[in-house]
Amino acid sequence: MGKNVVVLGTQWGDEGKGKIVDLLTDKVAAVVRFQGGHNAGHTLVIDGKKTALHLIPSGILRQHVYCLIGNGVVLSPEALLKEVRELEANGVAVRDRLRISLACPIILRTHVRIDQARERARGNDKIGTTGRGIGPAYEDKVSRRGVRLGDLFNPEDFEAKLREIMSYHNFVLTEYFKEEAEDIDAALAELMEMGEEILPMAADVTDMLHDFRKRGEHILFEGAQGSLLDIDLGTYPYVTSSNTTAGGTATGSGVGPLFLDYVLGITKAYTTRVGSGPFPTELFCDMGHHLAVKGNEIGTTTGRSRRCGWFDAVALRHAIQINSVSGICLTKLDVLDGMETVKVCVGYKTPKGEITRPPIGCGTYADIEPVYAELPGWSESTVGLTSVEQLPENAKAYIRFLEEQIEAPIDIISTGPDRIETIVLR
Ligand code: 2SA
Ligand code: MG
Repeated sequence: MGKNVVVLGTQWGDEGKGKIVDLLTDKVAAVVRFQGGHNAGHTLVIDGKKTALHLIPSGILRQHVYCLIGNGVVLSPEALLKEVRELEANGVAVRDRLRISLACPIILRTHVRIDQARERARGNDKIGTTGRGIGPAYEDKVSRRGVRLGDLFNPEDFEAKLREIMSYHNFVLTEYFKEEAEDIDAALAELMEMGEEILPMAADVTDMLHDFRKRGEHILFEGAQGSLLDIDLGTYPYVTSSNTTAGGTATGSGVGPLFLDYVLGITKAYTTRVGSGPFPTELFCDMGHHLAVKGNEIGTTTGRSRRCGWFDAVALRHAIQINSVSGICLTKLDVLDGMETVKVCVGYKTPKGEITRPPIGCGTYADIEPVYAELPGWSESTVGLTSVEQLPENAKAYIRFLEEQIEAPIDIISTGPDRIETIVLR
């Protein structure tokens, strides 16, 4: 698979990235997150024990691995320390192996407040964000007024920057949203206190990554959310505020694109989405409910129910191109066990004719009707299978059909949440 592997979601998130990152981490020196923040929800199951991670890379349960948070991640100090403490309470030593980029923008409590106030104001048109302050924190980064982790090393400078940005936030909260202002002194004191605990873990992550690279050690880049939630290439405006696609790996970590050897696209055998926005294959019938229940489709971070539908090959073709996907890992195939027929969306019917690539943004989705291919299902269970020969013939045919449709090889099949429930094909 090559030395430096990017693992990312090819749909709208929740494809099962956490498990695969954990699995592949066996072979790497470091795992790095390069975008998003604690809006992510990556679930690992090892020996039946479940661990949900939001901000800390999914390599943390492997003792020899460095877990790095790259400059492209927006950092909530509270969420970070909460997760560190929870892991420590479960006997996982974190602080020696966790390093956070000095360039990470800090998520402030006013970012959270603005995120939530904005969603309330949008009413039915809300994005359906996780309410974690992700969007507003990225806005401040791009507008060059944000505070970054490294700023905490210079308290006077930090205080000046914080007062300026929070005064601006308070203006927005009170004047525009007609809400209470946030106490800047309290926020400052809290951040300085948390900073003391976090700064020993702060580092030049880009430099560390290049040291690993020069020593010939392998690095795993862990994407969060999914490709169709990409700020530039997703179903805008129903997207997250970062580049979730492969290009974000380079800018969010400082490791140039030619150092990346393989892009593994994690793809669920059907489709889910949490939050608002276009979803052509969404099922509102019993089948949608069946997928949600059998697939346990509940948001790891917010506990929201995920919307469910058939596999969308149109969306996947787009995701494969924009990420330069080398190979696919197909997850949750077992959720389709026991169905008489399974459907795959192979095109979109529009008033102007059929299209095989998705429209830009979310503009014309309202007029789209999916065109389905129907395949025979399989009655046997695929749960926990570890070799391709064990798969029912119709499941194999489904996989072959997907490969043809999406124009990419399926290299790994995940047959359950545990590390060992995996079929490696190539
Ligand atoms: P935000 O909070 O600004 O990033 O929200 C913008 C959109 O991005 C979606 N989003 C996600 N979609 C799937 N999974 C995510 N992580 C959690 C999980 C989500 C949860 O693993 O289940 O628990 O609800 C994630 N994070 C952001 C979000 O739904 C908006 O559509
Ligand atoms: Mg998730």
